[in-house]
Amino acid sequence: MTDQVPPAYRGPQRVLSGVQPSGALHLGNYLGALVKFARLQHEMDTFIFVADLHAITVWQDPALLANQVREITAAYLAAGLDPDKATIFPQSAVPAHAELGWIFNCVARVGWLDRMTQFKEKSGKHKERASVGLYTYPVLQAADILLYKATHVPVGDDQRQHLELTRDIAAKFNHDFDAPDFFPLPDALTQGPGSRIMSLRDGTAKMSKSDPSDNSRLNLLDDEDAIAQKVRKAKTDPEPLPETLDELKGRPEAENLIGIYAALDNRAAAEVLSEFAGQGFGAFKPKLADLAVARLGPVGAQMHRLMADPGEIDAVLAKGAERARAAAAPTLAEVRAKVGFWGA
Ligand code: AQP
Repeated sequence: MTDQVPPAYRGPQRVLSGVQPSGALHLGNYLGALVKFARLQHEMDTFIFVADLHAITVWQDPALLANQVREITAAYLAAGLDPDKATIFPQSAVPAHAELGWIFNCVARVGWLDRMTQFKEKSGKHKERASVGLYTYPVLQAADILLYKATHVPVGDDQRQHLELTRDIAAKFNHDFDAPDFFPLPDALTQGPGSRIMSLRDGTAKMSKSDPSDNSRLNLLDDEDAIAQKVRKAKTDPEPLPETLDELKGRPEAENLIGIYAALDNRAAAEVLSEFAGQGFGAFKPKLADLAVARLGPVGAQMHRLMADPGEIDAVLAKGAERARAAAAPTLAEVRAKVGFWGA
């Protein structure tokens, strides 16, 4: 993937991303996504949605879903997103996502989707029992992004392949409908500290909402004791910490904890290592626990405060949905005309 927006595209620079309301948010979501959103809103026009259409690709209790949407919104606000700067909205409140998603289903090729590793991981051993939506999820993701002609998509490293697919869909649409610079080929902003936070129980698996072990992740709503206990119990190895990053290779759990410390402290991993070189995890873990409590505690507390007033969160979402529908309408109208639909 190139780091540049292709020169043919001359539209404005726009950021779009989202998180699914499918469970408790964790440190990986926070560092890999939310912190980046808050930073980028100061640099570009920013659209951040709550991905409820994506969430229902696996079963969601209808009695809980709307509140889960509010909880993600509270996390956005607690992470520093400002609804006067960024457009914050529920995906399902903008029907154009689903409409463009359908059109892109007819642009994307089955062979492209067959290569998506996340579907293989999420569908497990019984892929014939997975929803069709789970399979076509990356096509809807392309629609989410391209509906706003977003040029920059801040996501964790696990989303890199889906972003490649978005670029393929954009390029094929532009080619098929003879509109070379209609859709931008967006850049995935997957770099930076915290882009790949791994499970506290297994340094080779990503920290994930759907991991059955709650001890595998630090949740944004965990209290201080839970955070400290999970860090204390985090899997490690018996060796002391080395002096260089090279020496961390082959020690995934140690590498992950150093990476988490560095991302939470806004420092380079090499610098953190040089501070702790020669020390064992007995000395390192309490420092990491203190840092995690200091960084995540205020976020969780702010989420609790915001969730105590659902009306305020709903007002943010309603205003954002209105802005998003207005921003999406011209793109969808142009797409309908290009495809040749009646009345377009
Ligand atoms: N471990 C992670 N490290 C860094 N970034 C991560 N993200 C997720 N896990 C990590 C990023 O968080 C954003 C929102 O993710 P999502 O909820 O839309 O979907 P996901 O990637 O499927 O997240 P989870 O938490 O792992 O959920 P489940 O268990 O449902 O699969 C994305 O930008 C993602 O990259």
